[in-house]
Amino acid sequence: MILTIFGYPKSGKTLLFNMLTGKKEDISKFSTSTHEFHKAVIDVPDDRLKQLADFHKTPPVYAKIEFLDTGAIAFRDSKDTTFIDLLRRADGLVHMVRGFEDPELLHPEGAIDPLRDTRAMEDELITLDFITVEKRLEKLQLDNIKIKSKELAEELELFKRIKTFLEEGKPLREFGFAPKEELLIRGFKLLSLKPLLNIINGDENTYEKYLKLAKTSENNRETLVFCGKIETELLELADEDRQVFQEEYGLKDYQYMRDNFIKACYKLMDLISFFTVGSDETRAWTINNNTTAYDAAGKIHSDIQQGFIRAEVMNWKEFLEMGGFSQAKEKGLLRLEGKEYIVKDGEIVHIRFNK
Ligand SMILES: Nc1nc2c(ncn2[C@@H]2O[C@H](COP(=O)(O)OP(=O)(O)OP(=O)(O)O)[C@@H](O)[C@H]2O)c(=O)[nH]1
Ligand SMILES: [Mg+2]
Repeated sequence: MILTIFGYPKSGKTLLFNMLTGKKEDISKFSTSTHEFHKAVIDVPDDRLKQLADFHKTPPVYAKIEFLDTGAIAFRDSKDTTFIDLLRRADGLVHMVRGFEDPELLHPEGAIDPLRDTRAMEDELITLDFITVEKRLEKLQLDNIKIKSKELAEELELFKRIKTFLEEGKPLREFGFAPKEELLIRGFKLLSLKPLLNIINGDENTYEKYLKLAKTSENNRETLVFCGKIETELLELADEDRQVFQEEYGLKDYQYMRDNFIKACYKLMDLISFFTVGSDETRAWTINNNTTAYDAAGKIHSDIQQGFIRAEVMNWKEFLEMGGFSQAKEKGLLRLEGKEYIVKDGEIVHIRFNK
């Protein structure tokens, strides 16, 4: 899974990137925003996997997230498309919103105004999609004159509806595409269709205010509240000091981004994990909620999917309590499921397949 962090200059993008990946990229005040970007891959922490691996005595293989930290925003640079490519590659977008005051760090739009910025970035994504959709429409309209086909007419009609939707300033993730329509648009990597998480980065004086703002109907977007600089400082302290300083800042109930970010992304993107326990590794896999056993098998290997016979399924905790597959089988806790079975979060799935 790829997550791309973007946002106005000096909003705290690289600070978050460093925090989540353990990297030490330059976040000094006067570092210049460039077209350079940072990339890092991390393991998705999962205590369930650790317990399973310990029990099963094979090394844990965690699910992975690749983070891309963009430099300067360049929505309209036709020569260097690095920035837009980083957005297009993402499975999910993270918009870092400047919420802190610092007279030494000017905001390009002037005053600090998180709602203005979330709207502005959303508009940029919508505009880029509009350009993509218009191009496609032009081609479809030309083709439609030459060739008469039901498929073409349907696609043309869909793209016209998408264009109208975007003209109304609405992101495509709110469109509600039918599965058949999804197939038609899949290749275009539309940006306003991607899950988007906004993070307002402020400090101790704004935490409560932004928590309230995040919940207002005026915002109405997936939003987390962050105190980037303070959290970085707090994380450097020993546990016993941390609580004391948190209280001094008036942040007794502060929710640490480092601990909550990945959970929030899984929720936003409607992702879950399942596990496989094999002779060589104990492994976590990330899938969309509502994935069938057949598609989950495809995630592991296309051969396993093609030869799919049945899935042996059980909850990870029951697996530990029972002491393994064979004991669970004796107690009737190991379920045999078919291709259409919907895999649940935390299940161990063992696919039986024809080689
Ligand atoms: N006061 C305050 N300063 C912050 C906060 N978060 C980040 N900063 C400061 O803002 C500066 C820029 O942070 P970065 O993480 O480099 O921001 P960026 O968005 O990656 O910046 P560019 O890549 O240059 O666009 C650093 O000096 C940070 O210390 C915050 O929550 N409060
Ligand atoms: Mg940066």
